[in-house]
Amino acid sequence: MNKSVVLALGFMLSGVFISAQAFEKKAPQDFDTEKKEIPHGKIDTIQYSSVTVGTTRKALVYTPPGFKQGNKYPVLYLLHGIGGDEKEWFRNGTPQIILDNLYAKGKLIPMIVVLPNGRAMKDNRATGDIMAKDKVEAFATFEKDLLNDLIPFVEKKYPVKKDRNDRAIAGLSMGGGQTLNFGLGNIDRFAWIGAFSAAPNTKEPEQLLPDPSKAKQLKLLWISCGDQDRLMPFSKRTSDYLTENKIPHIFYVEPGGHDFKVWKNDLYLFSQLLFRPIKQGDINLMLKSE
Ligand code: FER
Repeated sequence: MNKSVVLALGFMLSGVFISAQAFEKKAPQDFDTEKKEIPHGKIDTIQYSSVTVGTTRKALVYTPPGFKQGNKYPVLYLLHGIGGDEKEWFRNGTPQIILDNLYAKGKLIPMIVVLPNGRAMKDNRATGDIMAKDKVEAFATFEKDLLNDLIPFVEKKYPVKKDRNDRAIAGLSMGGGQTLNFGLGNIDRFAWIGAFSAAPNTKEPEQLLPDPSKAKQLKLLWISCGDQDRLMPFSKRTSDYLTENKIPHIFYVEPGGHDFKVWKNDLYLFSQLLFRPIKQGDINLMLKSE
């Protein structure tokens, strides 16, 4: 069970590069157990008008425990996979429980989490042939919907910080590919990037980041994948390219396949790193202590 996992760490910290190290880690057993006695965040469904798609589209929004209109919050956009929609994380990953539990332990910077529908087309349900060309292409079209329609809507409706340093993008599988494609393609918009088990929609490294030096502006570039996941090559080739080009990033390989057990663990770890100065010691401590 407690297999050691290999974490290749390249860090933003004073330009220091740290190579592969072994850690024992995983989220504590009750990290996704609902606890009645702690404060809870709130999940809402929002609807926004999308010029990109020409329809009204839905997203879920999690506001943290103690959320106040008078405060300003950073935002994490958290994307689903090919078989899902805006409810996939909520149904299968219970991010609201994971995050509530982390807040109760004082381990998170208060943030708003937006769960969009990443299939930017009129019929955006995960029904019929989910691998159909138009449905797969809609995951690429979502870049425009996200940047031009959803983010502006969220920034109008919620009290959010609008600087790139206060905006994160992460996702699982197709959403992991979207995260790398959109995040690295729009470094002026996102400073925190987390790709969980990125799918074949991930652009080739040279296309993803033609000018590797641009990635130095990132606060965090996290790539993770289960060691039994057949999509591993897409994460590995991206990490290899970053390493070759001396781009600081975390490449976190964990025991597991292509499933929510892995993605929930990723959210648990990745979310704790967001919107605060990253210290190598903190990461080591976090990964060793669980
Ligand atoms: C593929 C294999 C997997 C693919 C997409 C996926 C578009 C995505 C999986 C997921 O989101 O879980 O060949 O091609």
